Amino acid sequence: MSSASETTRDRSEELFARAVELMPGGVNSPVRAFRGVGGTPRFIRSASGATITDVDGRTYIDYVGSWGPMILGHADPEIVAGLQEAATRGTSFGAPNELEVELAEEIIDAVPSIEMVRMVSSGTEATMSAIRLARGVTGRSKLVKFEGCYHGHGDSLLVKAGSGVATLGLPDSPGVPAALAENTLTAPFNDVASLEQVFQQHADIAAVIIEPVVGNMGCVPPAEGYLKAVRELTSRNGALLIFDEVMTGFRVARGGAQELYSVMPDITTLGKIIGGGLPVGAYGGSRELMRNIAPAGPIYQAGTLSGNPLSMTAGLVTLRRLRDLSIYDRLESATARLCDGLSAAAADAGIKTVINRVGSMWTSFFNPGPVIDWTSANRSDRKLFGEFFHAMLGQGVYLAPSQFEAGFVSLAHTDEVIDQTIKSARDAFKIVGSEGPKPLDGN
Ligand code: HOZ
Repeated sequence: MSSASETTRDRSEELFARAVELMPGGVNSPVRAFRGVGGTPRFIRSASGATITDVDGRTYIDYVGSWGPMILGHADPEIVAGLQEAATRGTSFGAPNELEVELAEEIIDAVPSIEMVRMVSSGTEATMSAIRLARGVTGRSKLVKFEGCYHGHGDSLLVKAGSGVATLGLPDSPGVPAALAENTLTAPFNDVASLEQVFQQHADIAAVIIEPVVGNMGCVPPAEGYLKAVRELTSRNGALLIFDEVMTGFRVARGGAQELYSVMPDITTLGKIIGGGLPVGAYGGSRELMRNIAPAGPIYQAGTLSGNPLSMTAGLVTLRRLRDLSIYDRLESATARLCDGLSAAAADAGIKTVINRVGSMWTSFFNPGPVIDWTSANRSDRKLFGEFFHAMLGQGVYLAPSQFEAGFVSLAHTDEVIDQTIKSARDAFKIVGSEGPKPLDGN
């Protein structure tokens, strides 16, 4: 993508200098601060289709897609028109509305294990609520999560977490009471024997929570048969299985990873994509299980903005469009084209990478591979990644600013856009390959 305009003053830098005095680290969510790659984050003014444009007028092909939800592309005209129309009827009611009924029907129709659903306002809220439900119905306290998986910033979940926690090297956040952290057990992803051992050592396990395809240590697919083994172990031990499908839901297949791998969890969490990019989350499961949530049952969870009419509107447009399953074939072939091209470009430049991909979720690790869990993901050359990231940014391609995040392809990423990206990557790999590792400027 060519620069839309040249400016002498970098407005992103100016805004960032103001922002660091006003917000912790200058941001409202850590990964976007560019600490994983060094340099100044770009402040984004607008987004359209496959691109985002910063406040200095530079346009980039975007592979973050707001961390997944923009599957139709940015500022999709139908979503924008729907939101404009919906906003004239009010932006929040704090009361039941028809749109939330319709969105619930869409979700239940698509996601195989969900018979009843509760809307919330973020993925974090969804996972926290799912865990409360699991603890409430089992009467047990302990939770098992996997090293490098990230499920939002709930207290129980910030143990050996991925995403920004891994990027910043904060394996266990201060502020989480030890008594609570003790209730979170961990095991390596893709390792059935370790999970078996955890169950042998602890009787009090309420639930196992997993990203069925990990996105938060970069994209790491489950090994053949792994999810089935996790399902079997949880059932055998009377624990509930929670699939965190905040990234994979409606992304790797319409019915999410549970449809793709034919493994049914007890509880599913969803986010981002079901609100078409507006703030939303949801958790769901069987009727029997979900009827334990207040006011149908005793387990309390509530939210004024839950079922918000704007989020429901954007979500409905998105999920109705995703009924056309040919969309998933298009996303699959576009992302395969991208990953094949990146792989060839890296090899031609003599750089060792391993690219993991499931559907339109992908990560290029600077790593000889294979990348199957946190230990192997963590072997990636972060410095080289940072240099590649900046070389790509210079070429007009915006990647996730951390080695430990997934990339996302949208319907707006045409073959032309993908080929332009591969061309940029060829140049970027050459820069990285020829100059060798150099220190990041850090911030
Ligand atoms: N935790 C998000 C990625 N897995 C990043 C959130 C953000 O910075 O917007």
